[in-house]
Amino acid sequence: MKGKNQEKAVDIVLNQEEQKDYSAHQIKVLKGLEAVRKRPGMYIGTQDETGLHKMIYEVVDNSVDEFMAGYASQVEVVLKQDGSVEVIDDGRGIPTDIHPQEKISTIEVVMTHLHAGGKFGSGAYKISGGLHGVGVSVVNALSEWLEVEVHRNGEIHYQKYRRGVPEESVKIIGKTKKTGTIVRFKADPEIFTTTEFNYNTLRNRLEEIAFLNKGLKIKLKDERTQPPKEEFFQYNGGILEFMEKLTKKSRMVHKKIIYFETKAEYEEKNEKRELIGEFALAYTESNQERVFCFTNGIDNKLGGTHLEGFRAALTKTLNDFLKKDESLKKKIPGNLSGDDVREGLVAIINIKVPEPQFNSQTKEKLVNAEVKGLVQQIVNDELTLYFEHNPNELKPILERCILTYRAREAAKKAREMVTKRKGILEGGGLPGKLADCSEKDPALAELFIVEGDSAGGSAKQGRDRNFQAILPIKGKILNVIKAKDIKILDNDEVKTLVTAIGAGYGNDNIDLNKLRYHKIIIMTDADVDGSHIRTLLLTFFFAKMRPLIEHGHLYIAQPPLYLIKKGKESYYAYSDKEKEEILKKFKDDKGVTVQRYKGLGEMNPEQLWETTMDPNRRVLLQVKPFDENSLDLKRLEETFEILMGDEVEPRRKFIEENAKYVAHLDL
Ligand code: 0RA
Repeated sequence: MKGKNQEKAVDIVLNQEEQKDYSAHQIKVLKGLEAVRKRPGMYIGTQDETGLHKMIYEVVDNSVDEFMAGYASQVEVVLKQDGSVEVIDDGRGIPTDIHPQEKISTIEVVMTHLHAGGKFGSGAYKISGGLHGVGVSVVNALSEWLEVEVHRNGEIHYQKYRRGVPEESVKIIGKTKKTGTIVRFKADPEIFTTTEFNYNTLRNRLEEIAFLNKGLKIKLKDERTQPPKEEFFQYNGGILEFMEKLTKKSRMVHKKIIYFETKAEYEEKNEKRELIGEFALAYTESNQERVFCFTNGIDNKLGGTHLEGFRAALTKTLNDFLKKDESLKKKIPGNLSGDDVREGLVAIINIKVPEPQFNSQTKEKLVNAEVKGLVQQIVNDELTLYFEHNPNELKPILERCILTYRAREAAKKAREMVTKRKGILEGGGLPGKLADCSEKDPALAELFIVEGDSAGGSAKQGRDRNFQAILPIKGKILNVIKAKDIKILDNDEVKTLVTAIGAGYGNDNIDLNKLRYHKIIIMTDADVDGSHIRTLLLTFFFAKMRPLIEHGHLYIAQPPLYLIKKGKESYYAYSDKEKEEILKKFKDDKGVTVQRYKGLGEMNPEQLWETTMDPNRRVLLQVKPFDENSLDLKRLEETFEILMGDEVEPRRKFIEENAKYVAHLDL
């Protein structure tokens, strides 16, 4: 494999003659290289910056495996001036013996065979590259050039490749007292859209690796800058230190971050296996939950079976302790739910298992079924032990969960109420009290809101049922300014009103297309109580049904105050002034009677029709929106206080003021 073929391995197409010159091993290598270089995305994800950085992580993973297996203590990543990278570890070094099947140095097999890594070191040695990434051979295939230097058995073994193809066989180039592997490579610009490594991206991932591998020393050196930049990461506290960083900005409700690390032995596929679990958790005042899950150093953004086990254990342990605490137990009727113990939780779950399985290529979710029970058991035991020894830490955590429980219950109740009310408003048909009209065109239909049942009776008899509907309401309706929506919607009168009108409830929710009557007419008695009720209704419409006012659908009926009779003639007077004027017209007072209408109920149906309801004779006042500068809802609220108070004079004044936002309109 020398000469012209070296430069562009992908393009090699071997004819039969040529094939004879290559061993089976070499053909396999070329086929593998071709596969990788034709579809780099299949192996490294993307060909952009993300994929480029994975090249480094892939090599580093192999070093981390050596650390996990107990042989390496440090990894060094050096960004070279020429754009290449050097990854140095002090592990055992790639095996240098002649590979039993391939009859060449194992180094060459590891560096050139796809997925060769996993085949080595049965049981005890698990290559995270095999689980995590794709193996160093892929990095090799996607590098313009790559060099490997292995220190093992006192010798330094060396081989160099171009786009994955060895330049020469593995050579011994010197003696050494150390062990370890050095991989140097230059990412291939034919493959990657960029070959420039980002210091910070690398830095952050390497720091994360250091957190996740307690004690491992990681050095990052950037020789591309003058002077070179260097950082060193080693966290003997592991994810506990990670948590300290995570919770720095939030306020914890207890004192210490809870941390434990354990192993669980189990059997899977007739094999003794071991799960290593490291957990850190804390409760903060934030209402968010932040849980980070890792399996063999891989970030599982969607969690998985380890997270399920952790959550189940947390919920159970906290409930068990709650049951034992007499004073706290009294605070809630039931058990804490999973949601209750999650609010404010910050946690890191870092597990290592021999054969992790993920839902997809992106490894966002761990799916190994056995992991759930194992993690649940570990966390149950460890948390119980911890809380038994740290009751002062437990208490504020339980209190925080109880708080969440209560808030959640309250919110749920509120939601249910609103849904229920909404259901009543939307689904329940028209209120029984409504005497509807036969007209179906809202533009032609009118709704009279009438106070009291007796007035309602007169109005029902006096109306033109073709287009006039009557809704009698009982006494004083709720002061909507002071009440919450839930209470307002619970009020029978409001419900009846909203349902009859049909356009929904709440200023933002009103749908005028559903409005059942384009004229909604408030018809109350001409006395103080009548004004009261009118004001309460106006308040309701202004506060909760404002679009109806803005679109001119709300009116106030004007029943007469007096009936003046002389002989066969009769006159209605709508005010005291009008009464005086009528009386002046008569030459003498003989036979003149003046009847004061105290309530609508005093009029017979015909009188009510001709004075107040007949469109040809009545006088309606159209309610107009407030003038922005004169009277806003706040002022209405203030005046409402006056109105509801005991003093008569301010009340009278208010009623007079009503007229200010009620404009006269003749029909
Ligand atoms: C195959 C087998 C063994 C180790 C490695 C590969 C290995 C690869 C890399 C890549 C960078 N650093 C590395 N360190 C080790 C097992 C070794 C044994 O069983 O002795």
